[in-house]
Amino acid sequence: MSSFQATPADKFTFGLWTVGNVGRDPFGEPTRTAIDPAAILSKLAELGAWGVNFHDNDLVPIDASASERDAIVEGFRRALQETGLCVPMATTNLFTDPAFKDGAFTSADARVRAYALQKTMRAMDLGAEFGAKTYVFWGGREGTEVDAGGKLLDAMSWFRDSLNFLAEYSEDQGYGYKFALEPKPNEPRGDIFLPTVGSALGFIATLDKPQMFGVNPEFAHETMAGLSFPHAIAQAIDAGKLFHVDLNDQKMGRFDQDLRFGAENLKSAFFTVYLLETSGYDGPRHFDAHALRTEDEAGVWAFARGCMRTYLVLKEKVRQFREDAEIQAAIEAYRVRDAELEGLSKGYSRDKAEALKSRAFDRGELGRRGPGLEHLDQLVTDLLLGVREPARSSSASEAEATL
Ligand code: GLT
Ligand code: MN
Ligand code: MN
Repeated sequence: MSSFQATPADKFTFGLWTVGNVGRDPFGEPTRTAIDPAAILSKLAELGAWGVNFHDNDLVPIDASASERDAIVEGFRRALQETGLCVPMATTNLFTDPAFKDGAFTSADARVRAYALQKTMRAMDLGAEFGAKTYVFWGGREGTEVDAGGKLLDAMSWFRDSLNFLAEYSEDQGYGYKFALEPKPNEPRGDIFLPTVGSALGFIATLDKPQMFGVNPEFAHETMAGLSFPHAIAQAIDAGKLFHVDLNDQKMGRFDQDLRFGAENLKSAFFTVYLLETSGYDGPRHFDAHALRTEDEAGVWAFARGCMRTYLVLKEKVRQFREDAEIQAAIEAYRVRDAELEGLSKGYSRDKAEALKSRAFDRGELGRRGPGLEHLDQLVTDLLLGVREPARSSSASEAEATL
């Protein structure tokens, strides 16, 4: 049995802001002291992580002088070398400073929009210095509480203009970034623009260089919107747009919890891992979550270890799921194949249309068929609960059924 110990080959990453979270919330002060970025790196490396991501200001304070910036960058570079961690993704903090209180790229104030571009170009320079190839845009403040300002259509244009500008900047500098838009329905704004993966995919199609843009779906964010995370990433994968992924967990209908991966919705976490592991997704498995506010530093590392461990356990469950003959037989039985009808239903021709229109279907039979989903779902439940023998052959389960 595997020890479920993470290694760099698993491509697990954490943001500096995740394990660095000090437990502040809207009602209470921090419960933990900040951990120095270099200490974060050495602990993450010890736990088997592959990389680390940051916002510009996770690393360099917003008011740092040029020489302070250089010293911080140098120290961080050394820590990366010592630990062997990489920086696959970088992003900009466009939400903490009061200047962004009514949006960054979608602010009604042209000065704020221009400052957001300046700050993002500088942050892209910083990320590129560390070799980041994915650049995330989480528009936390891009939204409204009051729509009377009449900027709903303008906001889309401003957002588009900014992203088009930054794509050109990346090309001009030769950074080779791929941009990943991260949707969220609300919090900190009442309504955030591009609230779901589907909205972001629709918006990307309107950009000048859509091929440079994809999505960074977050488990908690789709769940907050009452949507299914596996469905969201399946659509992103289908569109060739899963550029990055934020793994965590969340109860529906709550504030943004950013819980440890697998803490709440194990079955959705399982199908998330299934999709990531079987679709050819090759990017980082990024945990965008933080330890509960109740925890001390030991709890922070238990949280980080737990995210990776649960992922690896679920990856093993995916292997068992695919090798389990009874499960695979139930999946096969769920599908009704009909080569003739499948041929007629795909690739339009007038003849096919006529053939389909004149075909007699037995509606009664179609409605009567039970697809066996209760049985299949219970098999998955048993598998996840650990009461199913791994990789049982179909003859073994048949023998049991006759007892
Ligand atoms: C912030 C947010 C996350 C985003 C981060 C990237 S910052 O913590 O809650 O979902 O991914 O900007
Ligand atoms: Mn979140
Ligand atoms: Mn996120």
